[in-house]
Amino acid sequence: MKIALLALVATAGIAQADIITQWDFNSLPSDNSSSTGTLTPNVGAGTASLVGGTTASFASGNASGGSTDPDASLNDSGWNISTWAAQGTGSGERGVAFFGSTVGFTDIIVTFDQRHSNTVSAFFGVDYTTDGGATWTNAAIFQATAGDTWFNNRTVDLSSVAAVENNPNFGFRVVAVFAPTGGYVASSPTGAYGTTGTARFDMVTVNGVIPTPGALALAGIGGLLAARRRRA
Ligand SMILES: [Ca+2]
Ligand SMILES: [Ca+2]
Repeated sequence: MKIALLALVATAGIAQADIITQWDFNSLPSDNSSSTGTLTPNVGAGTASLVGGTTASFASGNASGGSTDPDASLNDSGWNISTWAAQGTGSGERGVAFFGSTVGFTDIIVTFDQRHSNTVSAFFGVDYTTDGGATWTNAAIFQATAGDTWFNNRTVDLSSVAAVENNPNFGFRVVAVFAPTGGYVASSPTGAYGTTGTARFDMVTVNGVIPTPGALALAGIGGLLAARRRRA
């Protein structure tokens, strides 16, 4: 019995981190043009949608230093978002949203690359939902320190949020928000905020961990031992 338990403990240590869903926005098959792309995930299943009246096009994932997309060809697209709220209005109401099931996964971590133009809001918030978008909870605020620049591997660690695990109605949104000082500020320290600025997204990824059979068996054995102790 003791040997079996030790074996299970060893197995339980090898939890596998996986990509649940990923959007690289690149046309499949390639058409060698970054101005065309797709909202169909390249890994997993999910939807990408506009929030609050923003508009979208596809544009290069390589320009301005580039995203982390390993595709260095002309087909590397990012999802290019514009039509932001007027100064002093609509903080947290415009941007993009991504939905995809996390059923079968724990330890959810969201990562994405985001290019800020000079005049788009320097501040973006990330909110998550566990009920398909009926309610949202803010999890992070990111600040750009320059314009015409990619900020890669922005990371929102939700591994301590049990409600987002194993959830068919998980989603998150990235929305422009006011600066802490009030109102929108431009991403370029020398620029002025404008509604026609752009935020470009690439490699939007939902990561998770598949609980191993060993971990599950260990949890089961732990339960049995606890039950036995309770009976004793
Ligand atoms: Ca293309
Ligand atoms: Ca791309």
